[in-house]
Amino acid sequence: DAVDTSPALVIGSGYGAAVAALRLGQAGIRTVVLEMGRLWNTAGPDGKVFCSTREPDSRSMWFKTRTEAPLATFLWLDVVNRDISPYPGVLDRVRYGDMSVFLGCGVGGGSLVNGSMAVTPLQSYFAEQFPTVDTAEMYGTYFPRARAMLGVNTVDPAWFESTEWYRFSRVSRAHAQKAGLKTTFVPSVYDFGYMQREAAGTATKSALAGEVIYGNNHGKKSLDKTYLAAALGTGNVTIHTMERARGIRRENDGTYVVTVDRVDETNTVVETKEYGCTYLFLGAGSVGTSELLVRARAKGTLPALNASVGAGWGTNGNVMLGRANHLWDTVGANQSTMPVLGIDDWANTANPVFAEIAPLPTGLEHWVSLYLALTKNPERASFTYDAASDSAKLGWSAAQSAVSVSMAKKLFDRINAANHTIYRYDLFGSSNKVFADDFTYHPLGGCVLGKATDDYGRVKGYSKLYVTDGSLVPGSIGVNPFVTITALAERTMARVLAEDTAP
Ligand code: FAE
Repeated sequence: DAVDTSPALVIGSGYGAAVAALRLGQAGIRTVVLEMGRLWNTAGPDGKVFCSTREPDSRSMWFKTRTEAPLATFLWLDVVNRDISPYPGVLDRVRYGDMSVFLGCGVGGGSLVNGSMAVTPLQSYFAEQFPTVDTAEMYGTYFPRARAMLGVNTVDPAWFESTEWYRFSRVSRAHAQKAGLKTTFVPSVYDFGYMQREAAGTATKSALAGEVIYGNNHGKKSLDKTYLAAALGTGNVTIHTMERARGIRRENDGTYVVTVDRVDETNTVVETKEYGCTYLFLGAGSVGTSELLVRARAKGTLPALNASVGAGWGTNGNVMLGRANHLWDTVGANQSTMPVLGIDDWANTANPVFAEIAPLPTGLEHWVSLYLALTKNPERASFTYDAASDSAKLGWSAAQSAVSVSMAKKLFDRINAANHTIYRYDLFGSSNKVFADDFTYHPLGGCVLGKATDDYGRVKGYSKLYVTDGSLVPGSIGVNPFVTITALAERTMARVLAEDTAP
């Protein structure tokens, strides 16, 4: 018999999971949320909840002995990463051969570590990626609902033009314009009113103190402050932390049973429990949900899962790169960690790229313009179950990353030519590596909408089993993905609560 039974169970607490938890709670349905990471609300010995990118400690990463920041070196020196003691820190880097995936761990998932960029995709590209979804309804109802709940805001243009903290963005904008490219402001869930107070010296610095990928102590509207706070406020939702779902099976009466390992701060399993539920929502993210499902299919505990489960995975075309500026063209020692501008060349059908102008906040002038390019890479890979390690393997190859690199290179060769500049060769570890194409911040797919699920995220072959996270997105969405993931989850929950949960 299951130890704990509730009408609804949600696995994970990132965007898709948080939407599910809130809407279930509001509908009066008692819901348990299982999150493998910590609740980040308690200050460490330094008085802070999170550590900064400049002084990373054990809070930075998920059970690692050394930090694994995306930017590995600076002037080829290994000055970025630090030895740390293993701890359930907030950022994980999961390595699969030629591709590694950065993930947020803890109550709030990716919202704890991400760059806050809250971008709604181009309607035509959304329609291309989701041909069975009513785009008018998405753009009329679910995108606005998601943005309102997430607390999306935009930087004050006058402040942007005058502050030293965004000089790096203005310099990159000028370089893009010189190449005939257009830039666009990117909305954010970082509170720009707070940031202006940071700059004025009247609020404790967070985005202006190098805080981002290991968490922000202030200013950011992460999910624990928005959707999850509202979910708890319904009185119907409970969150269990440090509990990692491993197995899912379905009993003859239709009940789902989830096997969960509760781990301690040394990653030792201290208890294995079972949770029973009528409605099961998977919100463990593209990597987490795909792994749970390919394992359940391979082990025969959910044998009716179809062949699309695990498939359709992509990197959102992510490539990171730096350009070297002329000595007189300074980017500034003071840089906000929250990007606010993107180079938008998505309409260029020959080579669609959306490149976010990224900060490199070292506290020193370094003459680097850094970018995270999102390219329209059509390559896809699949997760498969590996019995020996009881985990999922991802079949993404270096050749598939090379497709993203050639697209990014076309755009940035243009920018370099127009400005008589070159790339930076010292940032990504091995000598002369210009394009960081071996990691992604935007894992998407593995349980694609309309393929592994019906058009609303109901898993094919099962009733009352749903996916609400980034695994629904077919490998690419052209912009940073969390607004899309949130809006799709809102759409799923509206449908499920209207059709599936009525007594
Ligand atoms: P996600 O937020 O990953 O949440 C999954 C949750 O499930 C996590 O809390 C996990 O700990 C938990 N979990 C996983 N497996 C299990 C299990 N077996 N049992 C229990 N719990 C489990 O999923 N996107 C943007 O739109 N704008 C940005 O500026 C941006 N910047 C980023 C910067 C970084 C450094 C990173 C890593 C990502 C960034 N992203 C950004 C991506 C964005 O955070 C990501 O697409 C979403 O967080 C994905 O949301 P999901 O709901 O799919």
